[in-house]
Order: sequence, then structure tokens, then C-alpha cells
Amino acid sequence: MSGTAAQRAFAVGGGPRPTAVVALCGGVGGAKLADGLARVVPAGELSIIVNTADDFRHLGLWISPDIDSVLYALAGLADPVRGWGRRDETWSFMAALRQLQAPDWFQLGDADLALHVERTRRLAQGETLSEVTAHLGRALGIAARVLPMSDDRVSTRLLTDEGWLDFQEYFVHRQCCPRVQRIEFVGAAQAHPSAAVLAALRRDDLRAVVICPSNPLVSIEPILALPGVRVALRDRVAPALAVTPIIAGRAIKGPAAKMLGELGLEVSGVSVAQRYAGLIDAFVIDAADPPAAATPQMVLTRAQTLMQTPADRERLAHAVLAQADAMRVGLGRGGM
Ligand code: FO1
Repeated sequence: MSGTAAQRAFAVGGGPRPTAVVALCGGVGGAKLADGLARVVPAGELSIIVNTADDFRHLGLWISPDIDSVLYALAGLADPVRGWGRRDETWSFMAALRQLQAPDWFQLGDADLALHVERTRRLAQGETLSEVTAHLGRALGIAARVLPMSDDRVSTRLLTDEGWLDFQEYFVHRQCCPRVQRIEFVGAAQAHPSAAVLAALRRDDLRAVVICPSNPLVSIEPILALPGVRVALRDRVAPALAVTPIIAGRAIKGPAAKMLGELGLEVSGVSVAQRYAGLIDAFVIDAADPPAAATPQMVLTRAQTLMQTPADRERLAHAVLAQADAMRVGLGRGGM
């Protein structure tokens, strides 16, 4: 399939009833919509492709922060204030670590620690990250498939005014303070998307592909950088939509706005939409944003994108899927 739904109608009838939904996401912000989708998509029909380029080894443990955020969000265990880690967490491990004058810049809560220890143990036994994540999802009672983007190692690093920094060094240790000049996904060109990732995008019963409101630069683009993912996205049989992580020129959470600005890009939803040009059919900007110029490559649509409650997540998931369904039957209803 070529072109976008702005120019084409998706086929109705003929194939299997479209039920499968694929989401692409990073951590905190994206995980909220992934959770909304999990609430409205029938059990087993949702596949969530998660960025793993933030992953790193810390204190001997393998940490996969975005996978953790998605697992905790879908299991109802996420801390509602921090967004990362578990709710009702205790911090004895960190206190003991400090007493030993060990590195304490990356916070690992006592209950959260169990996840990293078990992931590291299984990886050391030879399981792939996909297998480990599938196990963790089952153990936490999650019906959706949480799919690491790859079982190969990909690492985001950033060229800043303080030199090259690994992602967590920049994000957590330096609290996103250095100015970003360039972003690289080391290993992406040699890495393979997991078989499950490609299979999910190639399903012939696909209802929609949803790019969650994650940071485009460091959460979604590592996934898109994997060989074969852009082609699979372009060849999909269902509409693809992305939801803005920027509302009124500000990131809902995290450094997306700061990074866009430092890279000389406009800080707006539409600027994010342009990064996905050719890959999506519609882009959802926030209902409160000022009118935006129409873009030739995609439909611009509006919804309430701020997700403060579980009901907000569900409402946005319904809105996104309704837009996808409308596009599939050739009723694309964009227009600002
Ligand atoms: N983010 C922080 O800002 N500070 C932390 O100490 C921190 C610890 C942490 C531990 C486990 C985990 O799964 C995530 C954690 N995060 C922390 C979040 C995470 O590093 C970032 O939000 C993502 O990498 C960006 O998506």
C-alpha cells in the first residue's frame, strides 16, 4: 500500500474482521495511552511495541525503563505522581546504598528492584528480552502483548554542550540540563526488530496503528530506526494515527519541548506530526491548541489529549480508534 489515507480509503470487507491494534510507545506519557487502549481493545488484540534504546546496565542489573513503565501502567501498579516506578514504593535499598557510598543517582525502589533482578536473572540464563517481558507481563496479569522493539542492543546517546552522554546519564543524572545538539541510536542499523514486532505490524486483521504521545526524538524514533519497521508501517493494511505529546507548545511530561527547541525545530504538535510524515494517516492534536495549518500528507484531528485519570485514557483511546475506524471506511474526518 502506498500513499496515506488522506489520499486513499482503506479496504472494507474482503479480509478478516479488523480487530488487532498495534501501539508504539516509550515510557511515562505513552504508557498512559497504551493503558487506555488496553482498557478498550479486546483482551489479546493489543500489541504494544516499546522503545528499548533507554535500556542500560546499572549496579549489575538490566533496566528497561520504558518496558517497566508500560508493564506497571497496564498492571495498575504505576506511581501516579512520578510516572515511573511503582506506587506505594519503599526505599530501604536506596538508603542502604547511600550508606555504602554507592551510586545513588538512579532510584530503584524496593519492590521495583524485584523486576530488575528477575529480568537480569532470566537474561543471564539465555532468555531473550522478548521472552522475559512476555513472562513479566503474564506474571503481572497483563492481557496485552508488550513487545520490546528488539532483542538486540540499541542505545540512545546524545551530543550535548557537555559532550556525548548516554541516555540515562543525560535524562536522570543530568536531569536533561545539557543542551542537545544531536541524537544517535547506537546499534540501530545492525539491530533487528523482534519477529513479534514485524508480525504485529503485518497482521491482515489490523484495525489501527497508534503512535502514543511519547517523545518523538528519543522514544519513537529509535523504533523507527530499526531496519524494516518503516517499511512494515508503510505497508500496513489499516490506518495509522499519532497523538501529540505537545499541548500548547509544552510537553505534557519530560524534555520533548526542550529537545525540539534545542534542535532548532518548532515546538508544536504539528512539528511532531511532520516527523511522522509518510508513516501516518492522521495526527491528533489537543482540543485546546490554536488552529493549525492543514498538512498535505495527513489528516489533522483533535481530541482531549491530557490524561489525568483512567477515564481520560479510555476516552482518548476510544477517540483514536473511532478516527481510525472512520478512515478505514473512507470517511476520514479531518479539518481544523
Ligand atoms: N527517572 C528519573 O527521573 N529518576 C530516576 O531515578 C528513575 C529511576 C527509574 C528506575 C526504574 C525505571 O524503570 C525507570 C526509572 N526512571 C527514573 C524513569 C526513566 O529512566 C525515564 O523516564 C525513561 O527512560 C524515559 O522514558
